Amino acid sequence: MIKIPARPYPLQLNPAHTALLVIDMQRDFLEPGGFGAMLGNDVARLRGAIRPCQALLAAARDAGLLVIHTREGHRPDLSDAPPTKLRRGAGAKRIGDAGPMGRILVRGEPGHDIVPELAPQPGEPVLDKPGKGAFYQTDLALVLGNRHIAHLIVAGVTTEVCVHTTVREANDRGFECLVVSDAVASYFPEFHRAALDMITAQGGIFGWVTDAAQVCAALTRTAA
Ligand code: TIU
Repeated sequence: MIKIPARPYPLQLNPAHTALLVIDMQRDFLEPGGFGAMLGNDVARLRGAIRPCQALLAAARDAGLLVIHTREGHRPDLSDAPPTKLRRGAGAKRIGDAGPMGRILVRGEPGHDIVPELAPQPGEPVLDKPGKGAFYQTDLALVLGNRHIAHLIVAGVTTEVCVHTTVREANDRGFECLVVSDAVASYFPEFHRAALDMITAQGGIFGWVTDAAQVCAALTRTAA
């Protein structure tokens, strides 16, 4: 067991039953011309999470943790996208329209790819999800169950949207979630702060929060 300093109190994890879940670190959210930008956001705000995610990935791989990546996006014919989601959006472009990184939020297009800095390694499951939560209409629960995973270390974007939705889903399914504050990011700093506070309030109502340095230090002790 490893003990990681966290809010609201230290979390004990068994590395054999822990996975690192990296959510939607896609070009469509982190680079100009994709889905994030189409919604009117300053995508540069998310890029600060790349380096902490790199550190987490290195430490998790060294410690032998299961590493899972997710991507939000849709089939090219958009048949898996609710019409309400397709209609929404602040800009002139919508999901499925052509952009500088290909069709926005469509599987197989360059913008749908994970940013090169965080490229999955062979053997690491990559889950495509049509919604904000990583459990919704995916086989994530099956993958985690097959590996007897009980704890999730959670990174990715955005803090208050896909990370929050996924952590809420995971908590209800009995997983203990440790959200890594500098490895998650939002287009809205105030939402980022509030989202992390919501997780840890009320005695850790649906999780724990720590930073990448604490996770890496604990995992390095395990790997040694
Ligand atoms: N818009 C926004 O903040 N997020 C999303 O649409 N998806 C994810 O968070 N991945």
